[in-house]
Amino acid sequence: MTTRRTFIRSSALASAAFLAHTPESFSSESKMMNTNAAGKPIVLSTWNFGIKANEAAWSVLSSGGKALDAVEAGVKIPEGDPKERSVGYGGRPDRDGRVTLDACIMDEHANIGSVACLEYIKHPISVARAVMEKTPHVMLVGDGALQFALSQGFVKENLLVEESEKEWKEWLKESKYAPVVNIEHHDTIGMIAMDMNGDLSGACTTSGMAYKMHGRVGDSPIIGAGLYVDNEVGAATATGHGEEVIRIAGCYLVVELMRQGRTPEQACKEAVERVVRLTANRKKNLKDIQVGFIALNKRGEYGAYCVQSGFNYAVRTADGSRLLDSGFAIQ
Ligand code: SD4
Repeated sequence: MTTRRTFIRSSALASAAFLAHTPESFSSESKMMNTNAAGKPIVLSTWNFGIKANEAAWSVLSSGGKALDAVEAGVKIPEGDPKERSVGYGGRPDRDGRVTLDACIMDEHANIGSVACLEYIKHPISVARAVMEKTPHVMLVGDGALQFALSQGFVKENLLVEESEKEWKEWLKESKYAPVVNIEHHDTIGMIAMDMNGDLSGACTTSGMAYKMHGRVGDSPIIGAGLYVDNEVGAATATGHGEEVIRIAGCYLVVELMRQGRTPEQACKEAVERVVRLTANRKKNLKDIQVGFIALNKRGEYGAYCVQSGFNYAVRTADGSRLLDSGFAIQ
């Protein structure tokens, strides 16, 4: 697994200062300067598939569009891609061979919408947005979420691609549930953005942990766990073992720490340290756990932190597009 920062694309405007950043220098610089600012608009998202997703978000943001529209458009890219095996169409199934999807969305007014354990719908994020905008509720699950989606004109499709089915059948031979950390360098996509107006929104979508029990729900559709946005302070989103993120109300914690004055990276780091402490208290092996947070504040400063090295995140600003390695607690 590589922990090298990969520079993907930058415009001629990309500054030498930015190019000099390494994950290590982000960490030490944060301590000195408490900043890693890019201004607005800006969008960041988890893992390397965030690069493509950010471009879709960027085309909304750079033309003056709203952060809410940007994050929805952005995460729909991996959701619709059958080759991305951890989100939407093509996602790995649960142990019964069923692809069940989790997603949530939050805007600058604290409007929220979420779906969990949703089957057969390629773009759960858009169903989550419809829950937010068209129902008196904030979360729909399982068959209720599916019935609502169908009533809104979403189309029922088979989401289990051949490759995922083959792998699942292979898995069935041993049926051992042991989620692998940093698998393929992409898992859940969490995306947070600030538009030209300075407003924040976020979206998070996933097929969850492969071969989970049917009905299992992770952090990704839970506001405050997998995603949180406070338009006065900042936004955060998470990836990794959802059980651990839920345990610390992860993204709410990150945003509250930013409210108390932490930089985005410091806030993510402190949340990760809490995961580390609780794992030790519970006498579990930290090596089996990955959690990564990314965060953005109202000044356009951003950062990330994770338990184990190997988590990266994509950032898109007017200066171009970058993939950055997150700081980490253990190698
Ligand atoms: C979950 N957080 O369902 C998601 C999955 C994930 O890396 O991000 N895996 O727990």
